[in-house]
Amino acid sequence: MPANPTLTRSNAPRPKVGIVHLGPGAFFRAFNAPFTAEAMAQSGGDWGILTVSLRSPDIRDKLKPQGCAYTSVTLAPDGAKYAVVEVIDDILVAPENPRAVLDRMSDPAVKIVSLTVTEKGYCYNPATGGLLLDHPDIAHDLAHPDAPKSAIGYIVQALNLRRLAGTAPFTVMPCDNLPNNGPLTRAVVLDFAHAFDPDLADWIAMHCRFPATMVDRITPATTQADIDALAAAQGYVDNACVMHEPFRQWVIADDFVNGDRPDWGAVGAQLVSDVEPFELMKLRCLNGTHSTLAYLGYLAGYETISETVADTAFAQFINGLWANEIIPTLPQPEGEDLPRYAANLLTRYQNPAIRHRTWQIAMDGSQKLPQRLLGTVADNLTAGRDIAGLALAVAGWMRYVGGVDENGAPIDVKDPLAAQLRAAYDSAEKPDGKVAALLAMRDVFTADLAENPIFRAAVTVAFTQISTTGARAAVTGMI
Ligand code: CS2
Repeated sequence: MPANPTLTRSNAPRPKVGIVHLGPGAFFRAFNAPFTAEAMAQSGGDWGILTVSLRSPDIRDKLKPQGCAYTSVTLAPDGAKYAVVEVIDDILVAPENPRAVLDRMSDPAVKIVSLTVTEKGYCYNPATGGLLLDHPDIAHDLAHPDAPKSAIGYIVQALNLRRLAGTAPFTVMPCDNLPNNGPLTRAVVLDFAHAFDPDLADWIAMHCRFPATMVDRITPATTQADIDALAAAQGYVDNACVMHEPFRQWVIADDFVNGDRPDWGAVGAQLVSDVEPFELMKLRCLNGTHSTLAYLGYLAGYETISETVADTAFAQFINGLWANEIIPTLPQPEGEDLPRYAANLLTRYQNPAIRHRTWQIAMDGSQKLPQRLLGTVADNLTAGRDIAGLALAVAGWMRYVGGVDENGAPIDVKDPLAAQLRAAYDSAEKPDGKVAALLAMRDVFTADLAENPIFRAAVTVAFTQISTTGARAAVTGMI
């Protein structure tokens, strides 16, 4: 049998580049890129995307030979749908040529710089929201502004070049699961700019825009098995394909420099004046329970989210978490029914076609916990509500970052603070000592929360329970 050919790009005319996107990972290719391609198909505009990898050449090496075309595979429980996306004009690997990236970002035709660089890519302190001026990449970028490493360093230097050239700034649009991601990005960009050139900081504060966004589509990492399945179904090899669920939701603050943006509203995005209620709903309901299921599910021996929620103890546990500890903390986002939103989430988690590994979601917990779980805990404590389920989730994370599973096998803990977390865990013998050492990590827990006696006691009880009976029994004990 002849081998399958590789996917190639069609001869359709290319729009000019209007967006530079930092972070060409699977989420961007499953979400931002198709939305933008569809918006242009509906309403036109020059919104081709130049995407930039800030670190490795891996995705470039897969995309380029295909002319930057790739397949977006929608995995519904009853089958797959395929769409080839051709909105990426080119892809650069920043460390190979930082100047080329800055040149493209300074092009007046570029109106938007968007980002999917994960939580840690913003180089901020998750507990306080401030820029980490002593982060190695930030320190490097302040010393070498012409050859940055971080997303923030690229954005500030490109804005500097635009200001010097008399060009209007671009809109900076973060698309990561950060709390209040627009204002947070504005704050870290201004912190950096202040340290670099206060006049530039004033100019950015005055002229630049940082719309907040809520982004949502479950997109597990693509595996070789996915690439093989696509080749079997479609007859071509696509090494850059992405797998995702049918659901998608994009809520965007309509706050762009000159109002310049693709017509995302024409293809289902919600342009609103206040994203925060939507962002809180999504971070706390979805990402909060995702992380809960990731740590406790992993410890219980489950490989994926759908396997974890197929265990009715886990499904009942997160239903209780939504009803009793998460939804009561939320403002009402316009047009949303929160109990229905949560019920729909459980259905999304149950989709057996999506193999979203607990281990993948467990990554970078130190960067995720504050906005996913700890803000919810703090609100409940203030209101005098229960926190037992959330405390079990936090304790699950603590048990996980100890790096040894319930059978004594090592856990491959991926986290920028992995070594410090492990050292804190190992610094004490008994559960209360381990919990105290982890609560003392100020990059994760604010002093207020860490010193709250109700929280401390609840996490210690939960951690002791997980350590003695295992995560599954601890979850069962909660329902
Ligand atoms: C997940 C998210 O990996 C994770 O931490 O919780 O990537 C989640 O799948 C997306 O936010 C869904 O929109």
